[in-house]
Amino acid sequence: MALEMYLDLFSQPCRSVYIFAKKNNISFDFMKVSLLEGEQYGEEFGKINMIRKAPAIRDGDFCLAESIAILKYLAEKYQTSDHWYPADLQKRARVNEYLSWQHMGIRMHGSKMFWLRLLIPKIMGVEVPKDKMDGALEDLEGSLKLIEEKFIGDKPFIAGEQISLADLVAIVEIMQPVGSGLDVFEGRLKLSAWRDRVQAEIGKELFDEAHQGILASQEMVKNMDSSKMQHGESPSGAGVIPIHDLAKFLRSPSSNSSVFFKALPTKQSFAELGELEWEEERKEMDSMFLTKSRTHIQVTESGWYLVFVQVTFKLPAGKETRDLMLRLDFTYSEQTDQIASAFDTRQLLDEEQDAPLSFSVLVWVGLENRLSVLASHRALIDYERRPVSTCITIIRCSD
Ligand SMILES: N[C@@H](CCC(=O)N[C@@H](CS)C(=O)NCC(=O)O)C(=O)O
Repeated sequence: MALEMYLDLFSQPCRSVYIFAKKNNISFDFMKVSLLEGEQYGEEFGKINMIRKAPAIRDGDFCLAESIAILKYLAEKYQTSDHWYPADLQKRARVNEYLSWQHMGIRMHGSKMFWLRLLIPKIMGVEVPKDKMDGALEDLEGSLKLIEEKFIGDKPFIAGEQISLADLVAIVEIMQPVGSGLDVFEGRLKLSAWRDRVQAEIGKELFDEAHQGILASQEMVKNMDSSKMQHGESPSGAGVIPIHDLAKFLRSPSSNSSVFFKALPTKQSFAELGELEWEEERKEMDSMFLTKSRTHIQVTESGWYLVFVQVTFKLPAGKETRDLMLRLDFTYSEQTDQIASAFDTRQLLDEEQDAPLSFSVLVWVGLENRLSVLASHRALIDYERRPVSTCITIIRCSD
């Protein structure tokens, strides 16, 4: 069975894996996972990578996620030229130094630019306030300065005289803000000269092929249909934007942190309509938490949060109909507003049936605000079925 690589070249870690494999003549089947279409949430991809992020590979019955682990695996398995991941202890440590730093050191800052410059204005129809943009730019500039001064320094490449995995991982990240129209190379002579060397080593054709999607993204975003997005303002002043086309915007490089809660069978009596209780199933970084009662969600950093809620009801067999309801409440200064909801009336059938209700909203949440989910009939909620059928995903999108 050929090596399978699950990739979307809009993603910077996917590009590094792609370029590395191509450059080293490693043959593989390109398995496209369209992140914009939400294909990472599909059943098949879940079997390859339960973290549901690209890149991932399948080599026989061995599946591997995480670009850095994949790059090292490929370098070792295919015994690629030593310079990519040198055997020499200190040279290898130099490569590892950059690979360890970049996760937190640049990845977020480059992606944030993409989000602030392209996606937020598209979604909200307004430019991001100048102070927010300046802050994000300052973070990115700090990272680029470190790359120039600490990591490249006076050497042609990060680990010395030859290109390594560190340069490859660095260039794909730096190209992400470039995709949003920000020429980060302007006025940075050292960085530009390094970029030219990296590009020459990779080969211009391969470099351009891998980056053509991201470099065309300004045009792509311009042509996205924003008419499907409803803009609104709740009485609380919390901006609320239900977006039905969310998959297009769910690109984790732009997200700072996320959490996934699954519903717990409630201990309270089964009132028809009531708050659901949650338990944390997966978390990346720490900007949301559950209150002690497990019914309310709060944040430790104010900002725009994308909230996706799904409740699956298990309807019994029968002849009558059932009204189902799902609602997100937003509590602020002693007051509560309903900010999103979904309804359905289902005809009961001769057999049991599943009835999922879901919605997504983009909502600005402050430190003093709380979110809670109510559903009816609570007694019909399915808490058991896997993958999780009653859950909330929250992603922090921007300040
Ligand atoms: N640390 C991971 C990051 C992978 C990652 O964040 N991939 C993003 C694309 S750049 C993704 O698949 N996002 C889809 C999602 O989160 O739904 C790596 O280096 O491979």
